[in-house]
Amino acid sequence: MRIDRAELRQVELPLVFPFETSFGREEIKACLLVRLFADGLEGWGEVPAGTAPLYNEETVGTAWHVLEAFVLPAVLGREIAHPAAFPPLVRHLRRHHMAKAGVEAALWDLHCQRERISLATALGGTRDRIEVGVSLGIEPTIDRLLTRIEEFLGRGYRRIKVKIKPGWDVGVVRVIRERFGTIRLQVDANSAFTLEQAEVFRQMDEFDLLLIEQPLGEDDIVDHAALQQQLRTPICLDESIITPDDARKAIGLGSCRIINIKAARMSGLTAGRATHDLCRASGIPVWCGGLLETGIGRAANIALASLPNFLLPADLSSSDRYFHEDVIDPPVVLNSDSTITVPSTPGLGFAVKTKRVERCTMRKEIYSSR
Ligand code: OSB
Ligand code: MG
Repeated sequence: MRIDRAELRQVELPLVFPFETSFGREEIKACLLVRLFADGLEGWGEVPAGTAPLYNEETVGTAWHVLEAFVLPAVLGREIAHPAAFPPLVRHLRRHHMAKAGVEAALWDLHCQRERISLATALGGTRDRIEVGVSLGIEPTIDRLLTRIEEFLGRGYRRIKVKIKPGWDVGVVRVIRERFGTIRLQVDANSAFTLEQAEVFRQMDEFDLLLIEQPLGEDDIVDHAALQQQLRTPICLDESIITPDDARKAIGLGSCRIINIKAARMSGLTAGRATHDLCRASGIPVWCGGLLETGIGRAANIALASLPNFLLPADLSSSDRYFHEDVIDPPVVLNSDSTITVPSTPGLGFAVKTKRVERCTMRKEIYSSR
């Protein structure tokens, strides 16, 4: 397909409730949306970078610059036979994985519409429903967190993830276990601890967590290996795994026993799938993480999570966990068995509500191939 035109938007959607992690608090979801036009079709992709470089080094501002100046010029006016042909076109551009992933996602959407297949089918998905959980932020008090957990268990979520940071850690886990018994529970530190604080995790070991996500430095797979040696609970890496090669090294060192795959963090669905395949061959289970995506980003994540080695519940919740009104139709809904149905219709499997997108748009630019 020949890419005729690209549209870039910065959008902002208010979150239903604020989301606080060890690195900060978000009340509004900000991201970029990429829309590509080719062969009379349009494809959508999301760049889930926020306003500040807190989860990783990218922001909506850096992504906009890199897309406008480097990534979009690499695809505009070009004939692209398959989305997997895109990563080589931008390989010389160092990092900026989320910016690249947004364009790749839009190419996958276009490709699947043209081939009249679902994104899940195109990626090699094998499931028509995926198990999901909910990721809950740090709250002002433990009581407020317990109320949230109760609410989401009541809505049917059967796996809870809670964010932790120094001082909001093993004590919180203990109270959750006392209150809710043997629910499936996991924690995510977003790199807030150091190896000197290993005692916190040794204490957590007795609470039968599914996993401990990214306890230590985002760039440190050596200390993670040392920590994993001291624990029964699997460590799961998120921020540390940027390429399939990172996964190979972390597995080889014993830095983790589980990997969280977010295609956007890893420069796109092709790299996300390659990481899935590598982990599968190494006997390492993966699961699909999230970055509070709008429906556009979440639709791509749902498709990816239908691959066979996604063996733990995903951080993909229903649209109403995030937004009063999503940008896709129908919204993502939770089935009564704590699953989300993988769409089988062509492309993303959801229609983009362009009027809703328009209302959320803070900035918009159109780029043409001469
Ligand atoms: O580390 O998994 C994370 C949200 C923003 C930044 C980082 C993370 C998260 C989540 C949210 O945990 C998961 C979701 O999208 O529901
Ligand atoms: Mg995480």
